[in-house]
Amino acid sequence: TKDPNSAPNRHTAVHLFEWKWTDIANECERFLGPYGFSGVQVSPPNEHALIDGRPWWQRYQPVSYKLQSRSGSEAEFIDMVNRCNNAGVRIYVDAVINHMAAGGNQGSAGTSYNPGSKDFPGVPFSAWDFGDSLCKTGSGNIENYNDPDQVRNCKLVGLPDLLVSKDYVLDKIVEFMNRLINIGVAGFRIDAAKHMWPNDLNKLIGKLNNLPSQTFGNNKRPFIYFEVIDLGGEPIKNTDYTWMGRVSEFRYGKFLSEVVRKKFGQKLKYLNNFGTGWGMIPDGDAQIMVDNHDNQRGHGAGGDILTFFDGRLYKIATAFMLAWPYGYPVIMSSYNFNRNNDAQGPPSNGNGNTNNVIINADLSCGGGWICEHRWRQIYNMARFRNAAGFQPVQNWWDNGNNQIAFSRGNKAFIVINNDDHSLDQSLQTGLPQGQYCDIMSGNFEQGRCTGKVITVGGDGRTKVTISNSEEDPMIAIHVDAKL
Ligand code: LM2
Ligand code: CA
Repeated sequence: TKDPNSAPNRHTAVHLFEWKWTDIANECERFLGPYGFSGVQVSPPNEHALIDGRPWWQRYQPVSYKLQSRSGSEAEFIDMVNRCNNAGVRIYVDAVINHMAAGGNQGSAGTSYNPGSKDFPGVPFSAWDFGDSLCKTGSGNIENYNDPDQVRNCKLVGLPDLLVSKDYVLDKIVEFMNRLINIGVAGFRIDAAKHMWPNDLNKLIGKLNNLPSQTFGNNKRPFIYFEVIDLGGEPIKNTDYTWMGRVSEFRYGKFLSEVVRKKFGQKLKYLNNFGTGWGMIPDGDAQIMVDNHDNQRGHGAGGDILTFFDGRLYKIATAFMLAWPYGYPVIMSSYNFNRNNDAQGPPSNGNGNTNNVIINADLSCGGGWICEHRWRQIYNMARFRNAAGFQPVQNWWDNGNNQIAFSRGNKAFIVINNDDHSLDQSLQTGLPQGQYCDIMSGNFEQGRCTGKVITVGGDGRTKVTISNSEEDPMIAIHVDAKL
């Protein structure tokens, strides 16, 4: 389904990239549940290759469907899913099902395998289960993205390509995914979906179980979002997949990053029809993000994507994303890495064992964990999105340049100044008269505001001043943070 299966009134998920299950379980209870987040995209939970240096991308090289990975054991995974569901936070699994491992010979669950002879006894898969004979390129790799046959049937960067059209292979994948559904997983990111035939994926989805009714209600289907990088210009379109689920709309983060960076003559004012008005897929078909684990390090669709390295601009882009009613957002939650080493794995003790996430007194993270989702401007905007609900954009204002404002019905209102001079305006907020806490400059806690207080008059208007030199050149208010 295209429905994220969220608990009521939760609209923002987080990708806790490379986090351990024990940490995610804690995070659901102590932070994501209380702060109104809807779900967590977790790193691939199944057995993966162990590659020298322990790069993050070893987890995109499956060895078997045993639930023993760098993030933890099967028991820890089950405990996490239960605790997150109890906290009102859904778990979405990154399902790597297009291929198996190209490197290594012993997996994270201890299984020996041989990528050369395509022997993966932990499933088991053998050479018969891979599609080499269907691939017509000289190298056996994908050489030309203008040829859909190659893109689907040949090897992606040398990774042995599973014959998903074969019943036995499909059934092994279905078995794996149904085991996760029975544990309580609410949905899947389908990794490398561009590299699988839509009809095979449709068959697969049709064989998935309903979600457990005691947690989700009767007849609920798993949430599906396909990773299909379509920036235009290739024959494979994201719309080849939207009939079966959502698709990651990669143009969203690319275009939004370009606008906030003011590249190519872009301006914030052009965002007034962001979404289908910019040629993107329909709202309900889209899963969106500013950046993801690939493009933040120049893999996948790279380019001018904003990331945590761009601090201030990243917060502007994220604030717009969470304020704007389009798509299902997933916030990237990163660990720090050396930009000259894009393979660098998560903070670890050097043996490939991932460190615990450190939580500081001010709610931020330490120990190399960036935790964008714990930045005040970002977690407060997740609450803004919940407060805005399904209200439409109203009261759009812009200065013809990089100063914009809009409301979400009469529930929430945001102003952004990305010009290099100050903003001074009387603006229509659409909100009921009263005093509101600006959730950019502070928090609304126990009925008090630690940031700026914004007064909305009986006519719905307020006088806004935002200097271009402020830490965050934005003001955001909503009815759930009214004084
Ligand atoms: C994805 N989506 O379609 C993931 O989001 C992306 O992170 C995965 O690539 C990719 N597809 C395959 O699941 C990553 C990483 C690659 C890495 C692969 C496999 O971006 O660089 O490839 O995982 O681990 C690595 C090496 C590459 C080598 C390959 C096979 O970087 O040079 O190719 O392993 O040995 C010879
Ligand atoms: Ca394939």
